[in-house]
Amino acid sequence: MATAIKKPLTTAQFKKKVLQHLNFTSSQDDLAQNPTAVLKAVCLTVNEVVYEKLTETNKYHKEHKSRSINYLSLEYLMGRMLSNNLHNLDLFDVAQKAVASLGFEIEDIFEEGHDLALGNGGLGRLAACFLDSLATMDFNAVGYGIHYEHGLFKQQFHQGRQIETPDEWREYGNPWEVCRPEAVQYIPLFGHVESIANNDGSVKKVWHSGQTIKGVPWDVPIVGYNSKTVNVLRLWESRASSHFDWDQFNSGAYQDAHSAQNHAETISKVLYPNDETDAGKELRFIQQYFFCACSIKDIIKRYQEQFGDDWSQFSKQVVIQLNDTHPTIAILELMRTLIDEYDFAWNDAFAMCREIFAYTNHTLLPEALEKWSVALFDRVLPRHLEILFSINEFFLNEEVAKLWPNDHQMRGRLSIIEEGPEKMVRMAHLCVVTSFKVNGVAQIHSDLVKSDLFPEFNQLYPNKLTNVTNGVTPRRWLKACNPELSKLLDSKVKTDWAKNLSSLSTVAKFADDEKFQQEFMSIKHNNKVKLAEEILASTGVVVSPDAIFDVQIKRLHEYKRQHLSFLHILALYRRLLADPDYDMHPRVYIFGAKAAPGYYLAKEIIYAINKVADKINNDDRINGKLKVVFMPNYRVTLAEKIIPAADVSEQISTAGKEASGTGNMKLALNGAVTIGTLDGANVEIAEEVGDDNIFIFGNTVDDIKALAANGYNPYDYYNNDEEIKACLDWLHTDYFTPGKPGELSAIAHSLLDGGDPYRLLADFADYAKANTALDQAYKDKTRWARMAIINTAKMGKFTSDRSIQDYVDNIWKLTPMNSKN
Ligand code: 475
Repeated sequence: MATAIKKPLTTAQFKKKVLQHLNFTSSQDDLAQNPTAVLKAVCLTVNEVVYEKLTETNKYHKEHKSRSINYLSLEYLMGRMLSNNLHNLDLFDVAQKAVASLGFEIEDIFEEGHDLALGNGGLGRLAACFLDSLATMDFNAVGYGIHYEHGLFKQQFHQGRQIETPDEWREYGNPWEVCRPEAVQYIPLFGHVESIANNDGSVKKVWHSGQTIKGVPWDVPIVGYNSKTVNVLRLWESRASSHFDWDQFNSGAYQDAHSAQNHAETISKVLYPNDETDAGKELRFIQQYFFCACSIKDIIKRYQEQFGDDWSQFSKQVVIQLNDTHPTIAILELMRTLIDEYDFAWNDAFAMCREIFAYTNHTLLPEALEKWSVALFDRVLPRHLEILFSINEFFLNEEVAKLWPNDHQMRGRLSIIEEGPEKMVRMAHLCVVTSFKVNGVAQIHSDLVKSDLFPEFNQLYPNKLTNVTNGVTPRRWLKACNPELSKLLDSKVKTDWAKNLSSLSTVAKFADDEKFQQEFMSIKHNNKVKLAEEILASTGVVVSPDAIFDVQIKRLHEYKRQHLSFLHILALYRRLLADPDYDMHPRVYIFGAKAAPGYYLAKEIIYAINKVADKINNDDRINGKLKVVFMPNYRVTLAEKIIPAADVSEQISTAGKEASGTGNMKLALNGAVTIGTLDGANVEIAEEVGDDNIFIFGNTVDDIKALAANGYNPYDYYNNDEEIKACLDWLHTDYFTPGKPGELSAIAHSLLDGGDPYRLLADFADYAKANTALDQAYKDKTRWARMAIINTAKMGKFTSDRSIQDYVDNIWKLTPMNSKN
């Protein structure tokens, strides 16, 4: 067990440094006016500690030749960094006092910070939690990604409709990053491949590229919690390689000189805002290649600094985790480098790749499974395509043909190349063939990966497919975002629960303790009061903290079924209109979600929720029993405010569709009770908290399969359930959109004539029933307090430290810093 790390600065020292930075770095003397300058000075102060630790970390791993995990991800949803870094360095109280003595509240200083929103949703936030755990557990890890100029768009509502505006997170600089010009890389693309005959009859391939892009690395330090480690997240920015063509410029061709530069810089310009759909755009493909090539070159450079040209230790030193298929080209780039630049024999290069790469699958949705056209591959990366063909040939002839001789159908099904009018590369197949481990992200999901997505691969490569259930960092998602609850837990749990989350289970014994219940629920109430203020400020809606705060926060997607909750809200509203004394505890529905800009129905769902919210929130007939708010611009920072205040966590995806979910874990950790389907990690949450402390409803994965097999007809539910019929019919009227009937019809159409692809109507009645049970439970204060406490107490399994330990034990095989063995 590591001992606590000494506080790096006293309050007096911290304050002195902040003042120095204000004077000498920012030239600010008029403090009172300038919280932004204070934020910057505080960050620079923290950085002094951080960079020293970073240097020490690097030195240690060099000396000890530690094996490293290299996490390749197109997305990192980091959120703000200051509060977390202060907690992790044990400088929070020091900074709070120092800043207070300068006349500022630390929370107001935090509010000046920008979110690092270089990701869309679950996959990107998971990467951020994993980096936190890797540093906390003292593992040698580097995160690689793209330094997008614009992260995920900002969301506003105009008359209920989503409007996107660009995210300018770096407009005035980012105090957490440092540029590393010494580690710049040059990346070739386009062009053609020349075959040159060697004297021995073999053929040497030479790729003559058509363009070179410069990759400039920006390092964001990742500070471990109460640990020795500061790791880095290295983000690549694209630039034109010959910075600016002055000859062209001087000859008057100003536009041409600019356009090459523009093209190069476009690559890292913007994050694609699609969550779980394959954009299929050439620029996205080039983004993927650009960051993979930069990262592979960087990994090799780091290795060679220690081992020179001796490749014998490479696969012992390096493991690469592919965060979904987005970084798959890294496999081809490493193959190409080994064969073309270091004269490896094909077999040796491939064997090496098979020791180095592991792949995580995050979704079974067919529209998310990446495919790139062979033609695009050929144009942008002709040499990589040749290598891909050679891997496929080996795979089909040496592996598929051995297990299934002369089975042409099987060849076609498993081939990395999909035949058809346009030949496509199946990126997941390349990943499964080349990786030594493939994992899903929750047990039920990993089982489905084996049984439904890749059953043949599971036969061909037994033991390759495995599970690592996701987790979340308790540092950000409890300690930093819910300080009052953290303090209460500190008083009951003697070990450092933020580093050993399972120790929270000891509070289960206070679940029936009246005093503890009161303390626990009064903290929840205080958090709700704060959120109510935030809701008023951002939506203008007044909500009562005495109501049930019912939260659904996640990307907007049909499979996540925000519209199931929406339909149920309509049903409650109808019941209240029919009977103003209808027995229900007042409830506030809180939504937060961004829709991909091109996702029509998702945007219609946002619009419908906003329109219905307008009507309900202003309807005096229902005595404030029902309120609906859609908080704009859902992001990590907003999640940190909503989660501590949630009573109910809506996790209502169609069974089999949500790979894991991680919001479900964060909400339960903060004492929210889940209403959910048996999907993703809900299944494991239910196992941990027990059936009495969760509301499970709806069709299971098997039921959902049976519905399809029996010929699903949504009209069966519409015709047989008066409430469903009335609610869907309501959407065609102008009740919620005066003078504009039919404005909300799209949802009803998709659920009826559209075939209800996500089976909302099949789950509606059971969902409504579970909600009634939940309402009853909430009315019993003691019972609810008990449930909430048990949820917090039983979340030990879902720390990302446990996920990382699973990866380390079963996949990465790393040893932490200062470990005895
Ligand atoms: C799952 N994003 C969650 C989470 O494992 C799970 C796909 C294509 C392009 C861009 N983004 C994506 C995802 O696939 C994604 O976020 N998946 C999510 O990963 C972490 O908890 O269930 O939906």
